[in-house]
Amino acid sequence: MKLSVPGRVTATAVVATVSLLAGGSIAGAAPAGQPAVAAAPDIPVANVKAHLTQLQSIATANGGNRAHGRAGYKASLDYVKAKLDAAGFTTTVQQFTSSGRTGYNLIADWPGGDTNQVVMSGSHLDSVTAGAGINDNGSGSAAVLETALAVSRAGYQPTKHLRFAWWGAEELGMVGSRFYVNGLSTANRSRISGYLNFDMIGSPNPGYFVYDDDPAIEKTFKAYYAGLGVPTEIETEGDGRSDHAPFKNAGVPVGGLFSGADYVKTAAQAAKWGGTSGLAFDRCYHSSCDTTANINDTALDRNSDAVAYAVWELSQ
Ligand code: DTR
Ligand code: CA
Ligand code: ZN
Ligand code: ZN
Repeated sequence: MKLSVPGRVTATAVVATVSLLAGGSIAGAAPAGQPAVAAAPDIPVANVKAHLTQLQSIATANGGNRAHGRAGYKASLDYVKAKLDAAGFTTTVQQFTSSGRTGYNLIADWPGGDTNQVVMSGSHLDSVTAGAGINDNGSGSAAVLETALAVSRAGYQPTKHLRFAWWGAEELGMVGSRFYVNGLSTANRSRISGYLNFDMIGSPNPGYFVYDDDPAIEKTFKAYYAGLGVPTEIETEGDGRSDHAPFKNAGVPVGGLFSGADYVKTAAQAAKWGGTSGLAFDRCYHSSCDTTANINDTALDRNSDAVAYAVWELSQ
C-alpha cells in the first residue's frame, strides 16, 4: 500500500479501516482479513489428472469399474473423503439402498460463511459397470475435489457457505442426488442459493456447453469462457439427465458445464472448437475405453478453472 500520498488511501485500506471500526465483517463487505474481491485460483490440471490416475487404479484393482454397489465405488469415495478430511472439511457419508445394493453420497462442508446462503457444487462419482468412468464422471469428480482443496489452500473465507458433493448411483437414475434432495427439510432446501453440476467435463473430442437453467449461474460460466475467448453453446441434451435435475425440480437454481457425450460433433462445432467433426464428443461414453486415455487435457483444464471461477464468484 502507498502511504506517501497525503489524503489518499487505496480501496484496500478503506475496507480494512471500516472492518476494524466495525469490529469484523459488515454487510456487503468482505470479512476482516480478506480482500474486498477474492480472485479464484488457477486449478493445476496436473492435480486433477493425478486424481483421475487414482480413480483409474481403483477401478483396475476392483474388477474394472467404480459402479454403484461395487467395491470400486466405495474405494473411490474413501479416496475423495480422505483428501477432504485432511484439508479441513467436515465430511458426511450418506448411505442409501438401490437395486438391492448399498450406495453412498459424500457431502463436504467448508466451515464458515452464511449457512442461509449455501453454494453447492457436485458431481457423480459412480461409473457404469462397463468401465472405469474416467470422463464419465471421474472428470467432474476430480475437478470438484481439486476446487475444494484449492479453497482450503487459499484459506478462502467467502460470505456464503460452501458445500461440495459426490453423488452415488447417478447412472441408475440420479438415485443419490434425489435421495439427498428428498431428505432436505423445506428450510434447508431454501438455504441452497445454487447447485452447480459437473458431469463429463474432459471429453476427448470436446465441446463447451453451459447449462442455461439459471441466468445468473449461466452468466458466470459464460463470462469465464468469454475471458478465454472460447465460444460456448447452451447445453440442451442433458435436461433431466444428471444430478442437477432433482435440485431444479425442488426449485433450487442450477447450472453447470458439459463437454459432450455420445452425440456427434458437427462441422460448425469443429470449426469453432477444433477436434473432429462427424465423431462423437466422447466415443467411449459408457464403454470400457473410458480410461485415463479418454481425456482431453485442455478441456479438463479449462473446465476445472471454470469450476473454481464460479465457486469463487458466486460465493462472495
Ligand atoms: N453424463 C451422462 C448423462 C448425460 C448425457 N448428456 C448430458 C448432458 C449434460 C449432463 C449430463 C448428460 C451420464 O451420466 O451418463
Ligand atoms: Ca488450470
Ligand atoms: Zn454415464
Ligand atoms: Zn455422467
